[in-house]
Amino acid sequence: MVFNESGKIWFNGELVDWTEANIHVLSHVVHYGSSVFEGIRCYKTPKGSAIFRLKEHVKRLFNSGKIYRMDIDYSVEEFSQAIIDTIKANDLDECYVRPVIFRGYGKLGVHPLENPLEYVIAAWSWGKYLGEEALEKGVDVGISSWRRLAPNTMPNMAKAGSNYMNSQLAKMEAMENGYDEAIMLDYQGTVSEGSGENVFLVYEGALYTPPLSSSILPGITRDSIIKLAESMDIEVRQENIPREMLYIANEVFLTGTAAEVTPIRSIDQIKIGNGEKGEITSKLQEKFFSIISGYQEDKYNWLTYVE
Ligand code: PPE
Repeated sequence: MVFNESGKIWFNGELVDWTEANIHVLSHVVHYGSSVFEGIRCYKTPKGSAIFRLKEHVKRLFNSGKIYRMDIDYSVEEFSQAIIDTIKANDLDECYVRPVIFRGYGKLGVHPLENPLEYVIAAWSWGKYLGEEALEKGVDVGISSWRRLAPNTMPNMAKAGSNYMNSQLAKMEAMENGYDEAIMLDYQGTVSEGSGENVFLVYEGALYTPPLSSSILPGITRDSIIKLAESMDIEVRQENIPREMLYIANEVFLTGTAAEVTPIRSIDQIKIGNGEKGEITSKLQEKFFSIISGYQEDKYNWLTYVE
């Protein structure tokens, strides 16, 4: 991951110098984690840079804000344009974009509504999330001793900064144990998601992924993979997944904006399939990459060109 500190950050409606995009230490978000955010990728294509599923990401950001009673001062169109402007201003033909909406400086105490909302969009180069070789060779993951947020504790359908305290616990534990990533179980003990990814598995020819009721973020990459699998006549089942089904699956992979489509080669040191990227994973990965790189027709209208 590389920050370009000579770049620009969109901050409350204006593009400012990277080093000038600062907030007060008594901002509400610093104390209580009051933020919602997105992670979006922009890819280089033969027709110029293209943002992957911009509309869906901005929609999810606004939905996250709605859940937390944030009265957003911008329209979806204005905010989408600001994302495009930020990418242009930074002159990056391929990047990761991080919009954040948070409660700023005004009044401390849990009740948030007297603090102004603040808006940030930053962009930087972010290579392979789980390491250079992850997409080809797969990663080693461990089932976390930390459960994903139970229903009606913290809303998992909101991509809120505070949800990532839970993710951080799982991620730190996984790394300490020598794994690349964690998979968390939900409150029922069935499979939920990774610290920053959704999970899929292939079992007896069908593709399985946990349903929204398993405390997952409604991933946009997850949705893309479901659509691509269906278009390839692969049966997709969104249902509760027992932990042990991961171990005996033929293939398991993670999806996310940062992680893209990353195969898993072992879970809790149990080899998955033959320990290599599986056949269906390869096909889906190939299809996904051919669309984001602009080499295949964008029949779902997933790309927004920057220029
Ligand atoms: N679950 C979680 C918990 C999650 O954070 C992400 C994205 C996903 C699922 C997949 O969602 P989507 O990107 O829409 O397919 N995680 C973002 C943040 C990662 C980070 O380390 O920060 C991301 O991939 O951008």
